[in-house]
Amino acid sequence: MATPSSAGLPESRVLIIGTGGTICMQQGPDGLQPSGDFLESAMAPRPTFNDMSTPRVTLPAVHKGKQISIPSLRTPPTAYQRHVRYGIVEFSPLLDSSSMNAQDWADIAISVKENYHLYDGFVILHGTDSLAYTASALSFIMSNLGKPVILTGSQAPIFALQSDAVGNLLGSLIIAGTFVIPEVGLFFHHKLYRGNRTTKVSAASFEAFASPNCEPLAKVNGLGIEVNWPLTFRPTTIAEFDILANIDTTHVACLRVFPGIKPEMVDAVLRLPDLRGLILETFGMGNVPGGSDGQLTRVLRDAIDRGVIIINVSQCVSGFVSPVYAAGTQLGRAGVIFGLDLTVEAALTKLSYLLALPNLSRDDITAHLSRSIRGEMTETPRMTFSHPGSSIDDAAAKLSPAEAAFAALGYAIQQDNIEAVLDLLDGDGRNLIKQADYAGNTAIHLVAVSGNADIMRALLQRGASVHERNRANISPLLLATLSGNDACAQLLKTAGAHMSGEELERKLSN
Ligand code: ASN
Repeated sequence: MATPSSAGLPESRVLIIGTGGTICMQQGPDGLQPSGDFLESAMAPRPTFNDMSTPRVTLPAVHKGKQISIPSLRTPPTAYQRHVRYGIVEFSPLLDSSSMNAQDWADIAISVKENYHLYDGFVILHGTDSLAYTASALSFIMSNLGKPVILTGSQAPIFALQSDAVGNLLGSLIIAGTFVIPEVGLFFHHKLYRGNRTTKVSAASFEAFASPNCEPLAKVNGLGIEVNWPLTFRPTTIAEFDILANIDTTHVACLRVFPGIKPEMVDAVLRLPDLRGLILETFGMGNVPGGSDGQLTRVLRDAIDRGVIIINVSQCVSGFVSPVYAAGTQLGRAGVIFGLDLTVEAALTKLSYLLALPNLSRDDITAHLSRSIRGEMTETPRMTFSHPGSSIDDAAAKLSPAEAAFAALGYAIQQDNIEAVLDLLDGDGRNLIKQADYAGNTAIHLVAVSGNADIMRALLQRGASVHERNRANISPLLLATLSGNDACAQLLKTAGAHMSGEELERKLSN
C-alpha cells in the first residue's frame, strides 16, 4: 500500500515472515541456533534498514488467525524514490531449515494469505538448506499470485562480522517493495531467481544457489535492479490469490540411480506402502542402467501398472531429459514421465502438490507433469508470428519499438478495437501487458478508464497484473471505480484486485 511519507516520498509495505535459518542464528551451547526479535536485534541498529524516522509506526497484521499490530521500520529512500516500510511476524519455534516439512510450507502460505491485502510484497527469512524445496513448494501451492513473495537467507548470521545477510535481505526488501513480480522468487547473492528453478550448489560460499536452466528474473547491478520483465511469469486466470494448505510429501520418494544399482532395491522402494510417486534421478538425458530391455525397466513398468507415478529427471545440474537414447526411450514406453529440465526439488514438490489437489485423475496428473504450470520447466517454445498489417512503423520512427507498440496498444484500447488489441498481444507484443507508459499506466489502467470489459478480460487472461500502480500510485481498480466502469471494476475484483486504505479514502472523498 504505497502511502506518501512525511518527506513526500511514497512508502511501500512489505511483511517479513521469519521462519529461522542461519541469517537469524546466534551461538548456543551446541552450535548455531535461531534467535528471535530480529527486527530490534538485527535491523533497527543498522542504518541501511532504519532511517530512524519517528514516531515509530505500527502496522496491522494477521498472525495465526489473530489481528495484531506489529512494530515497523522503514528503509532510507531507495533508488526508486520510495521508502520500504516493513514489519516482521516470526514463527515459533524458529527452525534450522533442515527440519522443515510440508506443514511449515503450509504455515508460510497461510501467513501470506492472511496478510495478502495488507502488504505490497512478502519476504520470507529461511535457512538455506531446504530453501529451494520451500521455494518450489510455495510456487505450486500459491495460485493466482499477484504480488512478490521473495525467500532469502544467508550463509553467515547477520550478527557475524563478515556476512552475506545484509545484502540478501536488503535486495529482497527493495525488490518486494518496488516491483510487481508476481512470483515466488529466491534472492541470493545479487540475483533474484524463479524459486522453482533453484538448487543449493554450495554449502559455504555466498553464491549458494544456482538456477541452471532459467535466467535470473532480476539482477542487482551497481546502479539499481535490472528486471528481466519478459521472463516474469503471470497468472492468466481471472481469479483471486489462493493457497492449497494440505500438501504432503509422505507419499513420494526420490531415488538416484547409480552404476550397478540392483532392480530389487528399486522394486523395494516402489513397493513401500502408500507410495504414490517417485522422482527417478537418471543419468544424462534420462538414461538408466540395464540397456533397452533391462530388468530395471520392467520393475518400473510394473509399478506404473500398479498406479505409481514416476518422473524422470536428470542427475546433471543443467540440460533436460529427452528420449534420445534407447535406455531412456524405453522408460517413456513404460510410462515414465519425462521431467524435461525440472530440478529434483521442483519435481518432488510439484508431484506432491498435484497428488494433494482434489479430483485429479491419474491422466490429469500426468498431463500437468508434462507441462509448465508455474514456469518450472522449459516447454518447447511456441511459434510466434509478426502482425503483417502492423501500423506502428511511423510511430516507431520517433519512439523505441517497445514504446511504439505500447502506443499502438493504447490507441486500440481507446478505440475499443478488440481485434487490434488481440493482434498485438498474441503476436509479437505479448510482453506489452508488462509495460507502462510515461505516467506508469499499464494497459489495464487504460482499459479501466475506457471501460471495455471484453478487452479487460482479454488482458487479464494474458497475465496483466491488477496490482500495478501508476506513478501517482493509483491502481486500475480505483480508476475503473472513479470512471464508473462497473463491469471492469467487478472483473478486476474477481481477478484479486483490492484498494489500499489510502485509495479507499480517495474514493470516498470523490
Ligand atoms: N542450516 C542452516 C539452515 O538451513 C543453513 C543456512 O541457513 N545457511 O537453516
